[in-house]
Amino acid sequence: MRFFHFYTPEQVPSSGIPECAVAIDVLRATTTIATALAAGAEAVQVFAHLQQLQEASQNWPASQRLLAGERGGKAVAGFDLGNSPLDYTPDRVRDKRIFLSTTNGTRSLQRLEGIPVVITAALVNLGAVVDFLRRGSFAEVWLVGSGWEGAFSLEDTACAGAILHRLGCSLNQLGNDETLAALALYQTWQDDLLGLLRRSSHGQRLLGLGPENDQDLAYCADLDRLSVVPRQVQPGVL
Ligand code: 3SL
Repeated sequence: MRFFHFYTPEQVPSSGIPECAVAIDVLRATTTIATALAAGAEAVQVFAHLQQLQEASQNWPASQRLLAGERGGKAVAGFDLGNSPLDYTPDRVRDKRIFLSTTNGTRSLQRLEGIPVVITAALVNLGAVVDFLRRGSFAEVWLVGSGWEGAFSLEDTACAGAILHRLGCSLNQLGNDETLAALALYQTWQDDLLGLLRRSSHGQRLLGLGPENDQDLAYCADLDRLSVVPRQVQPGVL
């Protein structure tokens, strides 16, 4: 297996697509998606735009859907849920389809449509993702960070590095400079992932919105808490 890491969806090449891509948005979309599915949601359907989300959700029975959205780190007014994984409890989401739009994470998933196998990774489901990749033994895998509005984000690259570290990748499996950088970043911070999330610019943004968001950071840093591997089963549906 050979790995390429892209810091943001914008860096993802439009040709030479691999067999498998992994979308990463540790803070917080892919943590939330894993949490929702582990809590029994029927599926999570992602949208880049709120209007598309509202239109598509109308085709789903009202009693079986939840609208979930985040912009600028805050919940979208009038929606049932924001993007805090702590809100996705079994009593709220079991058997429901979650229609989700976030600033960056859902955009990143849309960028990967057309790749045969698309899964999502976060620190909370790291081990499950690593097992999935090991079993799949794909020739080439892209690890795609979500970043923030086109810019690098520390936590997504650290998660990419954690995947490479756990897989025990050798240098010849690291296909671009970004994979080496990701591995080095993870190895530097592996004993203090919560510290990394708190220092990251998006961690700072979330803490600036309210100190209670530190609970979200602690949850998002909690390695291997979940055993679910969210996998795209139709375009935009996990
Ligand atoms: O950008 C995103 O997709 C979100 O995950 C951002 S937030 O953590 O919900 O603010």
